[in-house]
Amino acid sequence: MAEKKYESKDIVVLDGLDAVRLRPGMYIGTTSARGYHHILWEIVDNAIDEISNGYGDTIKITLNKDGSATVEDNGRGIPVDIHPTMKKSGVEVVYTTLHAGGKFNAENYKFSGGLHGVGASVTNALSKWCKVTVNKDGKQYFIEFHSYADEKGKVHSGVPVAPLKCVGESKTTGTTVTFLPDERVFGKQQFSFDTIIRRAKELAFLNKGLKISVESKITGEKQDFHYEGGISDFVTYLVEGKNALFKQPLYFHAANKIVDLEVAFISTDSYTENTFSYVNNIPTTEGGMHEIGFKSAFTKVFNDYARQNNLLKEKELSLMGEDFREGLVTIINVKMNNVQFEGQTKTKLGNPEARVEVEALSSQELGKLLDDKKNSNYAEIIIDKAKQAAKVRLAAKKAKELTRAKNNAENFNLVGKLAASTSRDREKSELFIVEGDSAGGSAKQGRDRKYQAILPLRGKPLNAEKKRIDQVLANEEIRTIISALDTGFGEDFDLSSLRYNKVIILSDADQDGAHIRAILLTFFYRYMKELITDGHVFIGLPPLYKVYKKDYEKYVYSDAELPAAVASAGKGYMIQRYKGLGEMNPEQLWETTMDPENRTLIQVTIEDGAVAERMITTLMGDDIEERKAYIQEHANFDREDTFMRDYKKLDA
Ligand code: 0RA
Repeated sequence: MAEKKYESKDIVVLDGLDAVRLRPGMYIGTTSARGYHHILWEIVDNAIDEISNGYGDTIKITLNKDGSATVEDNGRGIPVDIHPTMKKSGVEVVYTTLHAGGKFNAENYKFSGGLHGVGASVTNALSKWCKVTVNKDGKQYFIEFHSYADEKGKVHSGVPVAPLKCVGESKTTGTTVTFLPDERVFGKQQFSFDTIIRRAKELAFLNKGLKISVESKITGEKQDFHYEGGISDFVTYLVEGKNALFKQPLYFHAANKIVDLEVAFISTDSYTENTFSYVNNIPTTEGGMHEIGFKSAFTKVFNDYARQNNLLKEKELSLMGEDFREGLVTIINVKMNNVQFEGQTKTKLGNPEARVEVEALSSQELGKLLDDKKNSNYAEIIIDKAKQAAKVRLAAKKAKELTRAKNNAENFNLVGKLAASTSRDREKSELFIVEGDSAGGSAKQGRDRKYQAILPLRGKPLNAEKKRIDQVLANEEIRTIISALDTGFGEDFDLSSLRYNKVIILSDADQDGAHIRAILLTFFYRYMKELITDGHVFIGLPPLYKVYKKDYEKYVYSDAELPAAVASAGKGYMIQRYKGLGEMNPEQLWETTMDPENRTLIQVTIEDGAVAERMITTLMGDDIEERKAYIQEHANFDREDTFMRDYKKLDA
């Protein structure tokens, strides 16, 4: 048999954009709803870069009836002249060359951010078509790209239909991009107005003065965001529903060659600390060097102030960072180049220089704020609160030691409540936290004993939002959970000793059930955050109805699915509505809700700490009126609910 010759012509050369289409995941992570919106944010990022460098102030996002999206800015307009080496217009280069993005070079942009930094060409590559209009130098220019399949069925991505051409005159400047995400990449999907306004609002807070509007031509909804106070307004928004201890957030802005830094913070009477940091408009949920730098400066500046003003006596120990940050709500907004992200979810800033520079700028600026006479009572409030916190910290330490001793003594008791699983295989092990003794009983009987442990909860656990740590620990339900998980909590939390890979909350599909779920998630969020960020927390989804007749039985998990189930049952069916888990017998509970083969779990994620934080404050905080309004607006008891930012639906 003749050897087949392998020649140069046989080497597959992938055009840049075709490579994107072949492996979209490599460029945008996923082609799910998240990726679908990602290609919109790439375009918005470019517009924000232009504006944050001082050109223009307005971005309009429009969701069009045909499913496409338009992003319009009033910046300088993308360059239209012919690129000297590429021999194409600047616009064409930007939309057809990977990584050319809107970033250009350092002379044009001081700090170019970008959520993801893969550039507008990726959006073009993954769109069915993409149209760009540039207004500049008194003229209007237009270019269109499309993705099409040739005779052989090969798809060519983001190809210009014709070169950029001048189509008329214009008195304005700016760039308008309209694109339709390609169904061949994403399947049938739509833009979500809610997702987009959530992020648009955050971007408006982070970019002071930016006017950003979002309009849906499909539903007619429209929202505008514009905050002259920027991150100070963000802090004010976050503490609505909490009791702030001063009238307005303290704020500073400073920059050097390496970082541009702004910080806003306010003290509240709550017991928890909330720091939200961003780098180039990206939430750094896991923190990193910039946060560490700011926190060191904060602790040092306030300790020094306390000593100098005799608020801390010579013989008193210095206060700790956590003492100063109790009840503090802080936004740290950093812009810098060459960012390196690390951590589990790549949301932790790794650049060591960020720590040094942020600490230096923060020390200097916090010093100035405290020297300002009109802020002197703020310093006293913070220091006073920190001294209180230090006292509680010492008391809590004692309480913890007591709890440990008590837990050992009580372990006998707990074993009685917790139906442990027999396997030691952590990967496969699951803990069900079940609302109520009767459902707990069914779950114990129906479960897979090898891998599934059951912890029934009597009554409501304590709302961790409203209590100090020593009070939280006094609650038996909470102690039981802590000892079942075996991870410790708070500062001592250690994920590596977690006994169960999945922690599944099973509560009724009613208001009480939602409340219990909220309380448990609040506790995890406050004291075991990694349990959530590392993806171990799930909500179990029990059925709402059973549609049945002789020889037919179907469980229905949402109101939306009910008509279809009824239709397929045909004449003579009956509907049973499940009001609570307790109404199911052990076999039914297993079959519908616990069996890994059949069940649906919703994974709890916190994509954006600031939003989750505000939801928790609202739902679990003191302001009852606001809470009611919030629940009416958001809590949708038709399942895909409810209160943390994003439940990712999983078929587990
Ligand atoms: C680099 C240089 C110039 C404009 C832009 C980038 C630009 C890019 C994008 C992307 C979306 N909107 C944009 N607006 C502007 C201008 C160079 C000049 O004419 O001085």
